Amino acid sequence: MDISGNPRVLSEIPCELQSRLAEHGQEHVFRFWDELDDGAQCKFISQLETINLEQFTSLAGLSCHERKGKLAPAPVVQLEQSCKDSGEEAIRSGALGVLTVAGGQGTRLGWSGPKGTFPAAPITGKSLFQLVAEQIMFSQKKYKTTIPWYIMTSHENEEATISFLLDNNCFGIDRTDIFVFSQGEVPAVDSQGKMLLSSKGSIAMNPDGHGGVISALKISGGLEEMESRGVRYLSYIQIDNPLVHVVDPVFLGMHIGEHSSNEVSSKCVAKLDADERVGVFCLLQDTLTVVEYSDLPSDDATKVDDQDRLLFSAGSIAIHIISVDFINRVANELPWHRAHKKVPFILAETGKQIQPDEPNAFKFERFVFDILPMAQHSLVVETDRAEEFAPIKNATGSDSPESSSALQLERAARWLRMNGFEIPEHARVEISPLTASAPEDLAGIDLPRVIGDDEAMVV
Ligand code: UD2
Repeated sequence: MDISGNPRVLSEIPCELQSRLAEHGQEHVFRFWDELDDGAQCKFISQLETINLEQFTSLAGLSCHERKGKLAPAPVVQLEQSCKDSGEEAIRSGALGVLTVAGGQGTRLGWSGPKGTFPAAPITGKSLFQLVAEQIMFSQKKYKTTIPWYIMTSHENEEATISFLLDNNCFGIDRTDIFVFSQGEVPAVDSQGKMLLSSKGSIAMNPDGHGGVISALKISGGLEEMESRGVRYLSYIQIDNPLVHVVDPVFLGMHIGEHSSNEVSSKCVAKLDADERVGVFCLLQDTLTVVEYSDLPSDDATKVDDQDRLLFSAGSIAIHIISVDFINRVANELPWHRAHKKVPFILAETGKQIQPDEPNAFKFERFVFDILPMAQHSLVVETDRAEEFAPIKNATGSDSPESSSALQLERAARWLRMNGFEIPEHARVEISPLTASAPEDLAGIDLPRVIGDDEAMVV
């Protein structure tokens, strides 16, 4: 729009932009300029103006992220119940916020829409977003406090995410306690480092990875919002794990520590086998780091100790407590990773849309666990997989809705049995996050002591 409210009319390419793109070897993007109508030209210019060309040029020349040095297993500690009191005190004082990365679409799942809208609970079909929201509601009530929820979306799913939350009345959370912000995007490039066109008037962009959350929090004003509320610690979770303990006072208490706070604390589980697709906590020249499964040399991945246990077994389940001060300090420093992927594009010669069968382009992403080497104090805490990890990633097989449902049902039955209820092997029980966040919350609950085999019950 111009100042009088009329749409901006273009026919010439703005000179300054054209020369900046030429300077960075990207003037080919205007190949189809004359075929675009006014509206499309304006949209294209607006998109180009958002691209940080200096950053992009350094990325386009980036080689594969290389790790130099010898790897050793990371030290791991066990959950320490005695830390619960200090964690609870911090929650009560309003120092905890929840940070969820939810930029992904459910593509691998065959779900069209934000992954958080996927129906994940085994009996009620509550969505992944609802399961997190209800855990927050439960803890707010239990600790008589407010726990703000920061949700990172992507450009692709932000609108749909906000509509979903509003249509569902934010599942009971006060909407002023939810802060939705979008992650950044970067252009994909071909093997010559040239940006690809996704249409005649747009660049093929991709989200900057879940590590984009660190800079997006700063750019969006999220960090200031946290500071104004007195939020000092963030419970970082991915949206795809319905068993995650969104608010965990023991873990938070361990993060805060007796004498000085850690900057990042992380949960791990023992890997199921050498091939499990989770990153591994390692020491790289004495510095804590996560090596993604695809980057762990197979020699290391399969190494065992004298009791035949995997040496590199501390699998990352992407659950962390991160101190807000620390995010402020490292906001722009995360490294980039490059991945060779299939990216649909417009052929410069003909303007035809091409759907490649083989990887044709490089995408650039940041990973949140790359904050670990920058932390002066950090902690890796082992937890029980059956309690906290049942991700939904694939349509079938492992990490699918089916495998996750089975694990959710098993945990619910276990929690009830721990409280003296008889749950037959084939009964299906789901515990609402509004009822309990841990087995002890079920003490004294009024339920039939026995339910029939094959029966389903929502508690
Ligand atoms: C991630 C970890 C893996 C292990 C596993 C546990 C990486 C690279 N791998 O694997 O080591 O810990 O999780 O479940 O982290 N997301 C965004 N924006 C993006 C990309 C992802 O918000 O640009 C979110 C996505 O919505 C999801 C989460 O990040 O909640 C995980 O992303 P993923 O599916 O790319 O990572 P995955 O499952 O391969």
